Amino acid sequence: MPATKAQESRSQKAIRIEDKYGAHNYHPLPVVLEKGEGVFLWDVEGKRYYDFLSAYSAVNQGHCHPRIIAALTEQAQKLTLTSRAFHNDVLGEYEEYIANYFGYDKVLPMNTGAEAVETALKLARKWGYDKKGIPANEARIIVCRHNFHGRTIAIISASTDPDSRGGFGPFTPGIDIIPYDNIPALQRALEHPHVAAFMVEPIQGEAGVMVPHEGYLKQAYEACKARNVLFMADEVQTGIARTGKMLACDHEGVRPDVLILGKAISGGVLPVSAVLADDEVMMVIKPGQHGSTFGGNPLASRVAMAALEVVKDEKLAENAQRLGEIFRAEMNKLVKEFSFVKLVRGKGLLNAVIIEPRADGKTAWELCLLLAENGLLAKPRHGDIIRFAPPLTITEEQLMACCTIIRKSVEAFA
Ligand code: IF1
Repeated sequence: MPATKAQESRSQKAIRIEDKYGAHNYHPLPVVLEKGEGVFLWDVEGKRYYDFLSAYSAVNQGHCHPRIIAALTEQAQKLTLTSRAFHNDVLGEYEEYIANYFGYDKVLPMNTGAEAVETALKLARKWGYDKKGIPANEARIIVCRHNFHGRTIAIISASTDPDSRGGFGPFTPGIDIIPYDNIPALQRALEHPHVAAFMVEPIQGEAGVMVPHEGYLKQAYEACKARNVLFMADEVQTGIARTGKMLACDHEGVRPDVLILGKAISGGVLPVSAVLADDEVMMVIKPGQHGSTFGGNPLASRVAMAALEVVKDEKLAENAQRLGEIFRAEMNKLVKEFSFVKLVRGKGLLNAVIIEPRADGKTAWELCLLLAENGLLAKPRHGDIIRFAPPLTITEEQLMACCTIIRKSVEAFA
């Protein structure tokens, strides 16, 4: 019997109102959060949780990092948005900072990850026509099965996930879908003379933290170069130190022709995304051919510079590398002890544990509810995968406390 409005808790009230007035495009865990600080979140009843999702890797620097919030509040008092109809005193400084930070000639600033992916698709097509000589409207983009690049029509046209694409046709043409982590399949697709680019996640996050075999990215990059095709890495989720290196491509020494970033560029404070490339590619876009009202706004630029500085100053990649190894070792103990804990996989602090559904139908969802009860927030996906991705500022002591929570919850689930 639902609580009467007088009896309902603050959480129940918030959920009820969301349900009534908000689109039902998500199915969240029944937790209502009101405060975040570092690796911690608090719900409206004051219960504290370890955040093991980090807003899908947007909060790598920890919630409300003081240096990022200071940059936000200082700039917010001065100037938040000029549009690109005029210059301002922050954009150039930010563009120079981020272009040098990642080692590219130029950056095209956008807001969400999907917008950055769409920007990369447009750049690839235009480069294909202007530089590679592909006949007009014939450019092809190769993507991988089980990808996740965002939710726009062109991007879901590249998706193989029924939830992402079902019921949203007709779809954008010019997209070839191949198996992930399969070089021969890529080489076959590259034989088509009109291919402009291959776009790939260095680790497929949404698919369940699918880590390709060692060498895949390097071989894929070389296959693309052999056919004069752009190698575009979608590092929206794997970038910004998440996998133990600044970029997941760094594990194989691959420098993408087009680098797509988002999420943790801003430390989860504002939507900030970016596409980086050298002049050969970036200069095919002429004035008036692409843009966005908020792209590169002064507020986002200041926040992004502070957020990227924190990543280096606090050595977050090194921390993710070291603690990721400890985490996977702890999870592998559970794999050995509990038959329904099938495996753990990942790199740095982007990891997933596969939980076999129980005979009584209980799935990873119920385990996530137990984790929440025990003070750790994680989200199941595809019914049997739990992604574990804490902020990269987590300490070894906090990580071990979380492994204890996970063990306790797995024991209760058993
Ligand atoms: C949701 C997934 C993760 C991404 C990669 C581009 C984007 C994403 C590799 C688009 C965004 C988010 C979207 C969010 C949940 C989350 C997610 F479950 F949807 F797939 F992380 F795995 N490239 N991923 O992971 O960036 O436009 O969202 O800023 O849609 O529920 P965005």
